[in-house]
Amino acid sequence: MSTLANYLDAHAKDPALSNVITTVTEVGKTISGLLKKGALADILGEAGNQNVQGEEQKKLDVLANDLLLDALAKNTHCAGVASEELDDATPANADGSLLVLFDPLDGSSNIDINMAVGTIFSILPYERQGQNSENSDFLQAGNQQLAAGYLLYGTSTVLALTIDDNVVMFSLDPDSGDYILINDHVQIAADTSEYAINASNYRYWLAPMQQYIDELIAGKTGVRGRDFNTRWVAAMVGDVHRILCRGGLFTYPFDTKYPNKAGKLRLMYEANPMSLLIERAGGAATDAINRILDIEPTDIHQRVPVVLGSKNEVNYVKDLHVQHAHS
Ligand code: AFP
Repeated sequence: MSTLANYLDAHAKDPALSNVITTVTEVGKTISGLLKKGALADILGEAGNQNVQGEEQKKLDVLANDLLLDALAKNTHCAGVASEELDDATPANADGSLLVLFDPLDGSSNIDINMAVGTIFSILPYERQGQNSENSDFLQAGNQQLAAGYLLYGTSTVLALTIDDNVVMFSLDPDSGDYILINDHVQIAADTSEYAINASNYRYWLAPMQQYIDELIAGKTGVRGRDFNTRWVAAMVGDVHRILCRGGLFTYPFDTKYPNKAGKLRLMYEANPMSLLIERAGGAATDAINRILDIEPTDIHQRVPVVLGSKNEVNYVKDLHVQHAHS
């Protein structure tokens, strides 16, 4: 049985990277434990604050954020931390070589109803060692990520990770407290008949996305000539996990519901790390036209439309958008 520690020893070229990943995944064990206790750990409900996106924070959002921040601030390799929950990045150790970004608790509306939530993380290089990190240091395209992953706190706790051109998965063994390797080469089939979208936003979408979903709903009777099935976890981490396990398409498209925002999902904390995992598992990730990993960020909290998953299906959506842009 290979553990995460064995895996990192064998595969991580940089000991600093192993060390920071270990810090994040150790905090993941604490979050997983709190979630298991649920109401008994007094973690449910609102914390009474709003985050930088103007959303209500849940108690566990705040706790998970603080746990990660505290642990990473103590890690000598970590030069700075950016969290979906905090307005500005927090400088950590100026001599560190890595920057860590995270969504401490993705899918927070699921906490109180005992459904899947997760922690998503992304690790970038730090180029100004010796000086305190600033927000601008984090503004690197997703293709610069040194590692990315998520912890899914579901019926079991699972870690998906990429530190090279491969994607691997571990399951947290509640008896030993170790992350045990369960898949050493995650691959996504190019074709799928399963898709995930919050269809209640239909009237806010652009015409090509409406056309795409109309085609899927028409199934056998329409141009696609086969039936499709829907799944929606309301936590991207759950939907991406399903896609890494059995393929599929996930989209939170551009919509006009959030004026002046390009979509709901955050580029740096959600779209970039998930896109790296998906691409390295053989899938594709786009904002409907451009590769997500090539987007040059201008703000650590910027939002982006997301279409990711099985390659042929993602390309189908992209082609519809490109054709529409040229018509
Ligand atoms: P929260 O973490 O704020 O609950 O948002 C989760 C999320 O960003 C993403 O993980 C889901 O796919 C998406 O929002 C769900 O959005 P809807 O509530 O609009 O379906």
